[in-house]
Amino acid sequence: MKRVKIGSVVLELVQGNIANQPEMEAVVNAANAMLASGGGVAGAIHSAAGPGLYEECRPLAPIRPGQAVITGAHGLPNRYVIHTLGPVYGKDKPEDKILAECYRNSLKLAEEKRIASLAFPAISTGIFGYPVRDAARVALNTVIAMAPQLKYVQKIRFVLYSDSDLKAHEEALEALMNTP
Ligand code: AR6
Repeated sequence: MKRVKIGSVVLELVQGNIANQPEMEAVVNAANAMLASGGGVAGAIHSAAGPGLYEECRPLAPIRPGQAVITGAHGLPNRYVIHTLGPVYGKDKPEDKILAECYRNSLKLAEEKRIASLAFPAISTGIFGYPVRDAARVALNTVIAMAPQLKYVQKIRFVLYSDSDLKAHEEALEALMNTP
């Protein structure tokens, strides 16, 4: 676990399950275009949320890479779920710009809803194949750049599934914090 402050915003890196973050007001889903269940994060979120989540998602689909939409959290212990579609590595280009849009658009929606705390998974780094070190740099850079403009979001947590993903994010954060 690592925690830094950027202005008034707390940024945390933890290892865990995005579907079990009860103290966060919203969690982000690494969705598919149809906002349906699937493997990885989307599977964990939809199975914990129950069928009502997909019912609410269906009329909002399809979404395009980089886009984000918001729903209630249903059976999850949160208030909202923000669903964003990451780039498929090697297909949706430029991958870094699209991945950055996912984080930016999710934070914009969170601000619109006056959400105080938001947890992200490592979008695109599973089934979509984005190398985790590169994705970590893009994700953290985007969040750090937006932090000073945030009025409502005061805590941002990255929930990493594996030890090695947590380590990759810790290293990327250290490198970014040491860059003038
Ligand atoms: N909590 C936190 N992180 C997780 C969890 C979890 N419960 N499960 C997996 N991860 P992925 P993508 C990690 O594949 O690459 C889905 O089927 C995982 O180890 O969930 O954006 C959708 O329906 C990886 O590091 O998302 C889409 O079709 C990261 O979360 C597609 O996969 C993202 O992995 C989206 O692919």
